[in-house]
Amino acid sequence: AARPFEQVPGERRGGWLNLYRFWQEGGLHNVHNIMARKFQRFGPIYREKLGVYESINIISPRDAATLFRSEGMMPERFSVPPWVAYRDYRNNSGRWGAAGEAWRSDRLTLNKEVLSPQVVEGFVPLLSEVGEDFVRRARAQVQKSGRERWTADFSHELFRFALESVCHVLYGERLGLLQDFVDPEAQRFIDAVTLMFHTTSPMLYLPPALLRGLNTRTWRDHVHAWDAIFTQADKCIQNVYRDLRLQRKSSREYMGILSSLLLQDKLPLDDIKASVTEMMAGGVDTTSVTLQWAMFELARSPGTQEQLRTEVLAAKHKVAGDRVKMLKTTPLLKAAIKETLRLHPVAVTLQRYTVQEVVLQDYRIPPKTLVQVGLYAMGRDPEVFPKPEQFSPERWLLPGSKHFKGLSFGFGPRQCLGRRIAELEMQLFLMHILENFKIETKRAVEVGTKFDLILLPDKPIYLTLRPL
Ligand code: HEM
Ligand code: 2DC
Repeated sequence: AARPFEQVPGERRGGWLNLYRFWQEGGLHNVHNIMARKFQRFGPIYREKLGVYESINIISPRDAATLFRSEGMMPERFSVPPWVAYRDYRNNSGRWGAAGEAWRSDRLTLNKEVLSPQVVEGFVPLLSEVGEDFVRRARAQVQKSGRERWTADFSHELFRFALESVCHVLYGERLGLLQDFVDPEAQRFIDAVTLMFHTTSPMLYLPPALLRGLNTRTWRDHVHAWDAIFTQADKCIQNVYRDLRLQRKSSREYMGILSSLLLQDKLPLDDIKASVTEMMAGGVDTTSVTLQWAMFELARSPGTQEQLRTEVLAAKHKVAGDRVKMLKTTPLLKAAIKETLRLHPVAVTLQRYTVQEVVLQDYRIPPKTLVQVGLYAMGRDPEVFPKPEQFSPERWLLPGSKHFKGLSFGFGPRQCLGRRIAELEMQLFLMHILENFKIETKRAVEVGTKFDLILLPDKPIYLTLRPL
């Protein structure tokens, strides 16, 4: 018989004391390293109590498999208390943290418009166009520099690229963010999303009811950030709504996710707005940071970069530049994105509340327990990924290598809603870059990771694009 829950190693009491120590030790930006260290100290399962939240933490793909196989039809993750607090505070009918049947039926409708293979193929030309514009802009910057190359911290460029991309598929329209003049409203939106993430982490382990009553700078900034996000998204949504009513859009071409949802008329308008706003906000920092890491890793592994380029150019040649077909013959490119997310996941953990008893590492975990899969720690565990420090996309092409290891977008019915958008956007971006430029960086520079709700580079990454 499996061991009792009480025997799981780790901390059992002192949630507030732990939270205080955590703050003091600068743990706020260091969640990922603290977790990795705890796995070293306690082994592959440990318990932890921070503030009012108690969790069980696991690292092995086998345990992740056990957890996800028992998650049922309506999985719930850690709800991010500050986001729930904002939703309650504004009384808006936001969807974040929605649970049970309400979440499930919305999500099934959304899946058809955002994740299903038939629809997703239609995103390719939209996303490819934005990638081409990035290349055009990069060439102009090379010209301007007068030095046959463009060296910069690309983070702001990539934020704009990412927002332009996600808006193109959501609204079927271009914002024009890859030109010299950047619309200040769009820039405000980008800044608001970054601020929203940044102000979430200090409040992450406090209960929503407490947060709402708070009058701290952090909470006020958080509310302002979400307000700005909703206001800006609403403007975009109203534009599309008006164009639809005035039949300014031709019904022949694909008109974007929002139009499809509106025309389908299956979700209440407020739910559509909330979902589209979440996707617009979720589509900025996630893909842009991952692309920054991907270019950094490719710059540091010129051999791998050349292999990818060869694959992409061969694919292009074979199918005469048809991007949909190219994506079917570029496994190494896809593996490179998986490999980037292994070393640099966006989410430090995946979480689920158990719905039935599960046995993890031979301990009996009761229902309603918060269990976290340490995604960052798993990605760097030599028992899971041999030579974890090496950036090596080929490891994903070995047979049997993937079993509950490629979890960057989560798993099952509650996995990332933007997954296909994100994947296509990143694959197409890298394709266009590899076809046109060599990516270089100064060899010696080491860049670490900082937790700011999502995981980010801890210093600016300088990259050089050199026309081939
Ligand atoms: C949820 C990762 C990009 C929208 C998630 C989750 C992860 C994740 C790990 C939790 C999944 C789970 O609990 O199983 C990523 C990564 C991205 C990315 C690694 C890019 C590199 C995006 C984009 C969008 C988006 C581009 C919007 C278009 C969402 C939404 C949820 C979510 C709305 C919540 C879904 C729900 O609860 O039903 N993402 N994401 N993400 N993501 Fe992403
Ligand atoms: C943060 O301990 C650390 O994709 C917490 O696009 C556990 C946790 C719970 C949910 C995770 C969050 C972490 C990181 C950011 C994630 C979020 C789920 C979705 C969100 C991973 C790991 C993200 C960035 C979405 C954001 C959409 C949002 C703007 C509505």
